[in-house]
Amino acid sequence: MPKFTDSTDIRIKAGNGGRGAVSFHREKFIAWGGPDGGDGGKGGDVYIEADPRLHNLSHLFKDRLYRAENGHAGMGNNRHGKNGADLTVGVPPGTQVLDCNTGEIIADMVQQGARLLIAEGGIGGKGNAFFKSATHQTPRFAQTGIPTEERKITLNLKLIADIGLVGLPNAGKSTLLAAITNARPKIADYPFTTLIPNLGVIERSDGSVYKIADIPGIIEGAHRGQGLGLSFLQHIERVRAILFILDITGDDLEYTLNLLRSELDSYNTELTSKPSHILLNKIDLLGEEEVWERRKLLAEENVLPISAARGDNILELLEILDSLME
Ligand SMILES: Nc1nc2c(ncn2[C@@H]2O[C@H](COP(=O)(O)OP(=O)(O)OP(=O)(O)O)[C@@H](O)[C@H]2O)c(=O)[nH]1
Ligand SMILES: [Mg+2]
Repeated sequence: MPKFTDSTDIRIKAGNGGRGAVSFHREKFIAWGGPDGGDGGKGGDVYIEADPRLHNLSHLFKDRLYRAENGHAGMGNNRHGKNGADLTVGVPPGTQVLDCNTGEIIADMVQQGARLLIAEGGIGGKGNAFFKSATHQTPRFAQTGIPTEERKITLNLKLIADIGLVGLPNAGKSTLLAAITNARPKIADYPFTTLIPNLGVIERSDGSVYKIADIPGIIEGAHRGQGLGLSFLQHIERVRAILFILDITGDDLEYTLNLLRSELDSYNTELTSKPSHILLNKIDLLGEEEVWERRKLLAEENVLPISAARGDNILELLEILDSLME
């Protein structure tokens, strides 16, 4: 199974400022020269960058210290120390950066290429040349660079998709994703086949592009962490619309739909106010009349019977997606 990390804590530290130098000019035949200690270099900064080539956070190691280089010390002959190199930590777009201690959101890295200065390097210390004055010709001291402090941050990825597929395990979410997008998720006749979210892209004839997220199946108590639920509900927080998928041959359609809705609602009440449509999948397993009987069990308007496996009503579904995205 591919590794998929969507939340992790890391430590970061910008570089300390380099020390200023204490040095005096020396040359043959000159008894003593003036102070010529150069300044220390600035410590490197730490940036966080939204890199579209990344899709999760598994390249980062939990609790590891990511540090930028310290500024180099100043040198004699008024030579400035080199600045420390910056460090850039790449994250997938959609990653939130939080302060680990307070939980406060520092930034939401939604835009591709967005760059956040998360820790600034310390300023280099002044060398002794700086402190020379009319009354103080031979300063024998220099400043140390400004030290920086380590900071702990939480990175939390929330996928950026237009449409989220929500259903019980085995409802056919991944089959549908494979039927209408370029994605090729694993499909099998047992629950929790999908262990990590999949993203698929649909291109419509008018050139518009939608991203669809297939998340692992939701069961009762998902919002409290049952099944694989909770950790993945965060990936549909940002979607613009939700497609509920029910297996039309399943036991109690209304109960199932209410369960899915209440899990979303318990997780985040905003989820249930998003535009949505209900799909009754696997109609190929029933006769036409039975499909109609079962469809009537739901006292809702936004219902479309489909067969993700056989392709029934997929064109109608695409039109519904267009209208949900308007
Ligand atoms: N007959 C029929 N079977 C289907 C249809 N759609 C999906 N299936 C089957 O139902 C089973 C589950 O399909 P998946 O697409 O893996 O279901 P899922 O909702 O992604 O399941 P999880 O990832 O476990 O949550 C597979 O055996 C599919 O072949 C359909 O329209 N008709
Ligand atoms: Mg699946």
